[in-house]
Amino acid sequence: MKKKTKIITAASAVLGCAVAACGVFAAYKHKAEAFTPSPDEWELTFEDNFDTFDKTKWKVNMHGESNIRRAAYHSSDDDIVFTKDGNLHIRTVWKDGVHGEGWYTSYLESSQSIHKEYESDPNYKGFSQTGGYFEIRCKVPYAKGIWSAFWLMPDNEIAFSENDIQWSGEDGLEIDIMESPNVYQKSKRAQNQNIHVIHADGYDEKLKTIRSDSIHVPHMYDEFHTYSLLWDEDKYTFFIDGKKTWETKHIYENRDMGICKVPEYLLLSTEVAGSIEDGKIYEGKVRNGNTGKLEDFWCGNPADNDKSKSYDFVVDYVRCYKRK
Ligand SMILES: [Ca+2]
Repeated sequence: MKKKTKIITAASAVLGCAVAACGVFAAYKHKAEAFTPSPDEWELTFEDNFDTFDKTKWKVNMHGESNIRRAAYHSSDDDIVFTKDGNLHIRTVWKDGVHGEGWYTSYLESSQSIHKEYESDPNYKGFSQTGGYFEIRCKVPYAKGIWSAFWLMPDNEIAFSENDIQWSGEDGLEIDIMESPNVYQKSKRAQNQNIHVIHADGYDEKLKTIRSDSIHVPHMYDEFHTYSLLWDEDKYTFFIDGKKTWETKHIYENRDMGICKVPEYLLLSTEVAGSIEDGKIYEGKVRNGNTGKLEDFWCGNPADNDKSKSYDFVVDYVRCYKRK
């Protein structure tokens, strides 16, 4: 349980400083290399168009008995996770639910080798893959302190355990293909941006993070866009709307971390900034490990949103491919 807890509570924990520290905008509309997985070269290995919710593909709500992550209760109820008009909705909403009054949201994953206790269907298959092409088409919620993500994690217990191998990205890592935490920013242009991030070697002092520039995505909260990763043997290449936005061979501080050689599974999540201590919710606050004081969460306070509204991560599809 210790390992699992560590993975769950730490995943994406450092995203904040990653994005906040990065003020550079990169355009992707011009001079960008285009990519589409052609049927001649690529085999479709996973597809969910979300015409219905398929429990053989996804596990929901993997946060243990507490069902709490940051400042939100996690739920698999059909008012929080549902399909409508061919889209998946992961809804974030303030309500008086089964855990009491608070933010409710959810978190889907497709792991095959871990978190088996959260499989809710006897025919669960899930999905994980080493290398290939991974694409989502989605719209993200426009809300302060609330952000969605499409990311990959290693389908094993090794990569983020105490036995993790230092200076290696080969034994598994976190790959954030799409994240949308920027509504706290003042300008519309700064709000409409995505960043691609790679976290390796766990989340403690060993953590090694590299990231793209912030990439402007016009109308990313109002319109569907595709966000994708091409994971080759020698590099990762990221795309938005089929145009190349970032490429990396995973060099960290001039050291070659290598490219992942183990299967990774899919995650679709919405996060609500804040923390819960002794059952009390601290919206938009997080305790500083050094000073012991509660401080403002970097990406805004969810309390600043209209709590009579709901905030949806809307996913048209997720598709994955392997080279033939
Ligand atoms: Ca769809």
